[in-house]
Amino acid sequence: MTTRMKKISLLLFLLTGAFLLGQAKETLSPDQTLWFTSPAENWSQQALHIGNGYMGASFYGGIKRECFDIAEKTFWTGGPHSSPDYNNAIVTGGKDKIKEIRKLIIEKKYAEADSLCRKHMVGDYSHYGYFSMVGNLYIDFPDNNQPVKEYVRGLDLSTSRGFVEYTQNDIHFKREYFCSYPDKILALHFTADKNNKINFNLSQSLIYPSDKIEKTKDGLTFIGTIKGNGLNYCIRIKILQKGGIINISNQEIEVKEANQATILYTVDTEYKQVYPSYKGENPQNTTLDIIKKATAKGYEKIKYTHISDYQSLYNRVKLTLTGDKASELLSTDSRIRQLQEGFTDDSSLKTLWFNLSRYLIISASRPGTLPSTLQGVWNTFEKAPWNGNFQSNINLQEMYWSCGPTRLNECEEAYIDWIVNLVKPGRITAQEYYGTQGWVSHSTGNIWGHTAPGDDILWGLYPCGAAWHCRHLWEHFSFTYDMDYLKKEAYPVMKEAAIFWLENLTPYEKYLIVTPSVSAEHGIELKDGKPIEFSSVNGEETDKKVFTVPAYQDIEMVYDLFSNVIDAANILNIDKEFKEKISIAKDKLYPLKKGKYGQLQEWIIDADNPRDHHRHIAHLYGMFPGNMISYTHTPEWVNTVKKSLEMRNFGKLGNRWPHTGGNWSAAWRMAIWARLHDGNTAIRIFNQLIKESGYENMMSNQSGNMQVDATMATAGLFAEMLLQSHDGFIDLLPALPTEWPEGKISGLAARNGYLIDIEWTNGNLTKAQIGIPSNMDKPIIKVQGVSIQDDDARITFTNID
Ligand code: FUC
Repeated sequence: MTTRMKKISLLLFLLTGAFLLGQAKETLSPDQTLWFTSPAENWSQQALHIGNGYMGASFYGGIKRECFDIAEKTFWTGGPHSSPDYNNAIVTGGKDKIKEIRKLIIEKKYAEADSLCRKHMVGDYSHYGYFSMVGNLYIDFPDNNQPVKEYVRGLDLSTSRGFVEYTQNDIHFKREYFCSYPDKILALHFTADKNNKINFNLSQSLIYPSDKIEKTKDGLTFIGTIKGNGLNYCIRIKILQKGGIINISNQEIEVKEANQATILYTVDTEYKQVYPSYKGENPQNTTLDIIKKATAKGYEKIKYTHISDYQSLYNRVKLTLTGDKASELLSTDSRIRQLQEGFTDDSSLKTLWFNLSRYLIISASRPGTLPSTLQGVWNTFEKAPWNGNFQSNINLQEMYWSCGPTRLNECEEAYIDWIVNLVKPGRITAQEYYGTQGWVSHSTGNIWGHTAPGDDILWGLYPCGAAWHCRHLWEHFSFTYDMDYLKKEAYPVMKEAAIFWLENLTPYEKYLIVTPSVSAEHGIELKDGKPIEFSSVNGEETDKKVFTVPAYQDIEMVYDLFSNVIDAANILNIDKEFKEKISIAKDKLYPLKKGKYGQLQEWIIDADNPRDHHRHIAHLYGMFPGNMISYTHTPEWVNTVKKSLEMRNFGKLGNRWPHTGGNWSAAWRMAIWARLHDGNTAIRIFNQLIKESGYENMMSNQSGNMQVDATMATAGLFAEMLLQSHDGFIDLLPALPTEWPEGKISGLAARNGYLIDIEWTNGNLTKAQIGIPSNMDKPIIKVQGVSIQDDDARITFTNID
């Protein structure tokens, strides 16, 4: 858009806004609006979420009282300022024991290795900290006991706005909520279709009470510190209103008889993502700047900027699925219930999920912010479940699976910056635990550069955290082909992670293995030194189990890291000698093994148990997200993956849901089934996930709490069913489920920057357009796994630059 065009569209937007007085009823689109006919009663299952990457708010839509659960990503306890003894969570001494531990493992003395690891290969979590909510913001509407008609509460994914509207006493009230990324502000806007009808009282309850409250003529400022680490925070609230009066008392704001009112809310802390101090600007200054600019801009302009910014990401991809029309008229909770009862014809509900997934990523992860937490940028707890940590043995990574294919590359930057910031502390961890160069990280992460192992080896002795993160550095390049980024940012970090493994691979038989490590949260029960098929279906740890048996997850992850480093060095045409070293090590990695059930073994000993449905499937990393195993280059291993999945799946084996639920775990299984070209099983797992763990707000849970990973991954999973590009060619509709006989998608990305539009009917491709970037050749195209003829009339090629 030219500047002139931008000005005209802003003018039109403002005129329309003024004309409608904010009173246009919301359009309830079947694939872009989540909507409900009553207020939410709880956070996990019903509340709706808005966010701008920095902060988020969950709202309930109450009639007498609106409540926002406010969260800001840097509200973390712990860290370097929480104690003079802060030590990056390092327990020293590991490097002196590592040889002995490795020797025990090679001698198959796993129990002894476990107990040494429990002493020396664990982290100190005393100052790890946790993610806290900021607090609740309450808006009380006085004297409104009158009945309410036409109540709707919803989320418009096309513009990234929450809304609540209803009629009471013949007055139509409307509330509109959003969190703007460009203006860094939460804006809450209240209107009525009659004058002087906006009355409310605003109050707050803060998790970390403020030390000081300042009043202005139309707002309040709260200044305080975060528990334990003393980092300053500042919250500024300001009211912009038309008509009526405003009273500011000590901690509350009263708005009376206004025609309309806007609450502007901003919060920040002193945190900055810089090792080792993690301290930056005074939040009183940053918030003052934000509130001044927003006030000068005014509500309608803030809204316009917000929607334009959001749509520049959201509108890149569009999915349409044809399905049952009657369902499209139902509220979201009714549609979810139908699906949970087994009705799978409501295909536009799946489109709504695809859109929600992208909405959540855009709302929870933006350049300059921290990565998404397990609850995104939302939180209702003082201590978020699992500390709200950046869980790096699947959860964090899974949240970003959608970014490449659905072109939310900018949203991945928050994750990438965080990875880059792990390198310095990760070097210390490499030195202290392993006595080597390079950088390493394990299964958990926080905002303070934590890279040490966990405090329990079961889940914490997971040294391939960094290798898995590096896959994202590489994938970001694969989808964008940004050479500058590869050279300056990604490659140096990937290379140093590879250096760590060059020094740490352990010779075993004729090969190299990774030790010590634990196959993601999973152990083996031994009797007389031999694995037994234990009777519990989903056994977690028992004291009979051993954990440090060398696992294939690590071998596959190191293979993946080495392969990507080699590819990157080739593209950049650098580091010839280093590349050769890596290639030699890669070729010596312990070969995959097929076990007695025909499965891909989880460990180098054949200990897989067909009755064990553990939620983690890290040994299948090589098939997804990795690419060590595929139909194209290792067809002989594909069936072993399939067998392992069947053994670890519900369905054929007694309809069991993976142990302790695990919405993310179902999502991972879906991705692998998509790579196995079985879209029907993939979507069946999705439907099952919603049945077992889904909520009416379209989120899903892990152990009873909302966890965003599976929902954020959904767009990427659906994309993987419609387009694959990991094997040097583009496969259109590789895993199309019969549930989606007709549809179209535009704007999907394939690796190397190709842009793809696809249409299909009766389950068959009818049309596809392939956009070719100027630096790329015409790609090889397959349709549902079959190569096409050169003159296939369904496919057209265009140049995109
Ligand atoms: C992993 C999983 C758990 C949970 C946690 C946040 O450790 O095994 O199920 O999702 O991450």
